[in-house]
Amino acid sequence: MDRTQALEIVKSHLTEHRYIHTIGVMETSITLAQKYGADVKKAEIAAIFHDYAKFRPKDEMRQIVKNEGLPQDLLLYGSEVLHAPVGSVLVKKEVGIHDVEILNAIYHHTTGNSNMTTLEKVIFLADYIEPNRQFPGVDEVREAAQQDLNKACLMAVKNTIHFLIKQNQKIYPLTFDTYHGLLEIIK
Ligand code: DGI
Ligand code: FE
Ligand code: FE
Ligand code: FE
Repeated sequence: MDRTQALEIVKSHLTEHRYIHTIGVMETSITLAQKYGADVKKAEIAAIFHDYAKFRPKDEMRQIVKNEGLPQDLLLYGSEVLHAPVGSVLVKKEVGIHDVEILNAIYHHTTGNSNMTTLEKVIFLADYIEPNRQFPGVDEVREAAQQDLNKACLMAVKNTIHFLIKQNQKIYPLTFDTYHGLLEIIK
């Protein structure tokens, strides 16, 4: 599938704002993939489809968790966590993408995991730092991303954990796994 086709498909599933974000993630992912040696074409496709499920009704997402063999602890979480694993299922079923590396990058783009591939790190980080994102601390992560992929991902997941705790939100275990996995690499 080429970029034009992929963008056309995803556009109908997203708001204008989320589509612009997706273009930003795509461009940033390509740059990071070139810099850190991930498959650039896979990064492009994973980025284009990473938020494919973002606007599915929550009930539909929960149904997919129940019916598609996803971890049932996801049912304790909201759309912010669900849209990533559910997105990987739907991109496979509805778009026909079967590449496991791409599907895993979509699956883990929100939380990460304990032993991320370079492609997973690229999508996770690009989602966080793409140029349309504006929140406290993002510029420091952008700078780190030019030096060290693992350090930048660690900064991102630490910021997310701080943010979630301040908001009294539950933290999905994979988010902690990401933090611990990156600490092990960096120490
Ligand atoms: O879909 P995007 O907004 O582009 O970005 P994303 O998929 O990284 O989702 C970010 C949101 O997900 C942000 O509000 C923080 C939230 N999030 C990330 N990890 C966790 C989480 N929310 C909960 N409750 N638990 C987590 O572990
Ligand atoms: Fe997302
Ligand atoms: Fe993210
Ligand atoms: Fe996103």
